[in-house]
Amino acid sequence: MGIDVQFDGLPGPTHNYSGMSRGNLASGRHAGNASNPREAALQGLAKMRAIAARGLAQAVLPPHERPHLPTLRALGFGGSDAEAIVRAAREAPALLSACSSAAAMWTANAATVSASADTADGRVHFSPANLASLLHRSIEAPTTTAVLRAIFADGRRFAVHDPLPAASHTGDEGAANHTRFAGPGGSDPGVELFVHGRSAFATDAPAPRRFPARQTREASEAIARRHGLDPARTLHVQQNPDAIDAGVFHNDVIAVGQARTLLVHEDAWIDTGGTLATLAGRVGQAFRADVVRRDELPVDEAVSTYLFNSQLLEQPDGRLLLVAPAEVRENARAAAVLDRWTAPGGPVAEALVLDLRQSMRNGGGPACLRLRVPLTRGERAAVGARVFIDESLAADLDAWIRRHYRDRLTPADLADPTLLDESRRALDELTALLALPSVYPFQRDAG
Ligand code: SUG
Repeated sequence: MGIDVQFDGLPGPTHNYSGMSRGNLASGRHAGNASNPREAALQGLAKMRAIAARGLAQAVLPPHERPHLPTLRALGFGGSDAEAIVRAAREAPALLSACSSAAAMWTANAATVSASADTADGRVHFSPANLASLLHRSIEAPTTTAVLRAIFADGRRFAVHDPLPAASHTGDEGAANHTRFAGPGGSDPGVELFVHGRSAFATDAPAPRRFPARQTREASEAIARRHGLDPARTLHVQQNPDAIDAGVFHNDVIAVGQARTLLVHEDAWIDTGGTLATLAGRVGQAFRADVVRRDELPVDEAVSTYLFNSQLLEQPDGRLLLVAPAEVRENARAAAVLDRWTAPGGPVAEALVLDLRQSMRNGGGPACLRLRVPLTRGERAAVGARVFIDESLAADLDAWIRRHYRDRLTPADLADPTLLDESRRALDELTALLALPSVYPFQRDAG
């Protein structure tokens, strides 16, 4: 029997609202507001605790080093670390914001993961996402790769690839555009669904007009190829360009699937009906799709509530749990869909509604905050780092957050060089706490 481990990203000490993600409506709406990094991290930790308390496998991925001095230096800001920050704040505050983002918390964009049951060489394959479409996110790839290689270090069981080339042709946003359908425990081969926003070379294919399509078909195909997936069990589907223009910048804003169940909006893909028929054929008889119609919930309300960005989790007894953001309860139509899903005979057994507002204001809901890693018991046992959440680790993280995080940060505060020292001190302590080797540039430079 296997297990799906939820690897949540912990929001970092520089969590702020800089409005950097065009096409992500929440990010634009909250630009310039003051954030509360401590509350963001505590909300994230509360989610991890709630899921672990239900007997589900929950783990944590650490925040990244921010502001990211190697990028500031590459952009021409020299001198001491403090001088580089002060000069960037004066001359190019948007670049300082990009180098200060805590966006690595949204680990659904950290990588695409294929279970060992699906790959040609029988290893778990990881492709860290290049996140090439946005500067502030593209910075994540090297540290994500280092962290994944540190945690999944056993080369006989795990393959952590390099990110795909960071060009617009191969823009890759990771697991937010990937869903695996598999039987109980995930030990049997699954069906892997890849969703892209555009094709880099098929220029006559439909494309959004207003907002960027971040994931390319070429990137998704390259990942399937290098993970050694069986083409007969792999599907590539294009997002509906109108949905992207309505704020669906990743597929996980409009669909969520787990085990053999899919919750999806009728406007999610170019051909939602045809895709469902193909999935039914490939996943088999147990496949169950619940399609929400636009007259039940219009796409813009799916986006503003993040109903589909809920986490769908298979509990130890096989019943499905939906972890939804509190915003769903504040919209009558979204709440009605949730009630329908959890009613007797509905696709979901139970809902857990959580306050994740700090992350939500940047367009990151429950599903954005986690990377699913399907592992066998043996693979799980091969992870040496102290990343699995139990009461003792949760208590340590709680105390660590309260010790190091500020409770208020505005984009203007990013000009303060002491934030760098605070952040590095915190992360240095965290790597020790999680039994990780040095994964940050500042640790390596110092060593
Ligand atoms: O890439 N927001 C992230 C949110 C990512 C959500 N992830 C998933 N859907 N899986 C993004 O748009 C906002 C940062 C800012 O504006 O300060 C940001 O990067």
